[in-house]
Amino acid sequence: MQELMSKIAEAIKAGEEEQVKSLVEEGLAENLGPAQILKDAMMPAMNEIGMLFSKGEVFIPELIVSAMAMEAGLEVLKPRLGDEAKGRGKVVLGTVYGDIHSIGKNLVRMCMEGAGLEVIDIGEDLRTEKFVDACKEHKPDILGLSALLSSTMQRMPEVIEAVRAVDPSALIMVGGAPITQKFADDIGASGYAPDAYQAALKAKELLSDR
Ligand code: B1M
Repeated sequence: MQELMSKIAEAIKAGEEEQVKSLVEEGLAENLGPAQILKDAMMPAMNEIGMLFSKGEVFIPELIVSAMAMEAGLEVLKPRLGDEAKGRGKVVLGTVYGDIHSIGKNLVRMCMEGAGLEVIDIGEDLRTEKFVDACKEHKPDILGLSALLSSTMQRMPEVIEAVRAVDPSALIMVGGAPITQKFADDIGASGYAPDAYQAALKAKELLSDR
């Protein structure tokens, strides 16, 4: 069993999507619990890659292939995770109005999913009302906003204000290349992270503080 878990972790780190899928299937066929595979093999592997990425020891392409391998494994696990996956936290994620940059936001989604969170990715270039409507519809634990342009980051306070007008205690995280901790603090965001891996850690921290 330990050997199979290590193989799954190594395949995620190497970004071997097909291998991850077949190893996860093998684990399920051998009656390993889906949550156990996620918690003991897949998440530690993604954590390791994420930490190396944050330290600048691996780069975006490696993070992307690992995250894609992680997603491939998750697809196999999802139908079996059932209620085990629920309750870890739900995030609605999108890029603000006027901004079509999606790569960083998608990476944040992948890392958050890799950390066991349910993520509803509502897309890019979204008007403020879209965020408000998505929060009403999905009732997330956290709303995540991404912006890549110094012009579009100015939309973030407006979204925060509109969402908090409906739910004053809404947890709202912000990120994207031009965003800083100071900007996040100034606009009243609940959290900020400089990269996708740290975004997943921050989301979990916000949820555990709740
Ligand atoms: Co754009 N673009 N772009 N672009 N583009 C930048 C951002 C820019 C810095 C390039 C430059 O001039 N040097 C510049 C912005 C300058 C500024 O405002 N300060 C710029 C510009 C000006 C533009 C246009 C205006 C160009 C034009 O048309 N004249 C235009 C705007 C379009 C629009 O949005 N309305 C434009 C268009 C495009 C493309 C369509 C060609 C393409 C986007 C494709 C796509 O995303 N589908 C593109 C790209 C690819 C870039 C660069 C080259 C790369 C961005 C990227 O994907 N980085 C970028 C220059 C650069 O960064 N070198 C640039 C990789 C990605 C993984 O990182 O997105 O930072 P990033 O995400 C990170 C973190 O920021 C963080 O985690 C991610 C992963 O670690 N993060 C979060 C992101 N969201 C988060 C949310 C969180 C937490 C963390 O919590 C919720």
